[in-house]
Amino acid sequence: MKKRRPAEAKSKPRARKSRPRARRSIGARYRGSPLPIGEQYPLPESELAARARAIESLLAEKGLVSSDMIDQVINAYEHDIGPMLGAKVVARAWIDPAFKRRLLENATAACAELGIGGMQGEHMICVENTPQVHNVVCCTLCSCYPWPVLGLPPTWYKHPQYRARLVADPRALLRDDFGLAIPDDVEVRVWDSSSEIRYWVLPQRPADTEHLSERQLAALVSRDSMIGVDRTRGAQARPGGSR
Ligand SMILES: [Co+2]
Repeated sequence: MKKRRPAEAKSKPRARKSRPRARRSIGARYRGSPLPIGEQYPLPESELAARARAIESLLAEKGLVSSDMIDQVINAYEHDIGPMLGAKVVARAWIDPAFKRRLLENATAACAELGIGGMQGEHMICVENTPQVHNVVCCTLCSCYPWPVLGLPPTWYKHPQYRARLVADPRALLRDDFGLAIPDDVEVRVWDSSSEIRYWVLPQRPADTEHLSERQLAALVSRDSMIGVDRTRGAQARPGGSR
């Protein structure tokens, strides 16, 4: 618990020089998710693919990985591990107050109760959204992310712009890039994940969902709401989010 350090960015960003700032919105056009990365930070997909291939063949050549192993990992993260697991945990927490307490106390242990856990999730902390507090997660250093509950991070999560701007002015980033306006009377807390501690968000349960089953509730929980760049909005939520 001692390690929790919310960073509320209260001060406005310093006045910029008169040169108009290019509008570089991460997701405005997509409202709530992905990054038009190719458009604004051109790094051709082919270049990334070539780099990945080069690294893969080097690792294989040195006998550090086999292509079977890589296929298995890809397969696991494409089919078995992803935000649907985090959504399952959230839905359980919504219906079971004792489980929710355990989740907020020790997310790794609580997830293990549901058979969820594994690499990059050895020390997870789940932070709760309330009517007074909105939490949002990043990794300012690189892209640390709770894989067992959310799968692999979306492209924009790894982007320097997201990482830098979220800590500098979280309200502006959420508003401009994700279309998420946080009311002034709601505190915004930014959590900086690291390779040691990985944060994720327990979103608020949407209103009028008392009649839903645990499974139906889980279907309302989006990946983005567990990162904190979106709210869970009842039927409007897109399970799993998009890339
Ligand atoms: Co990182």
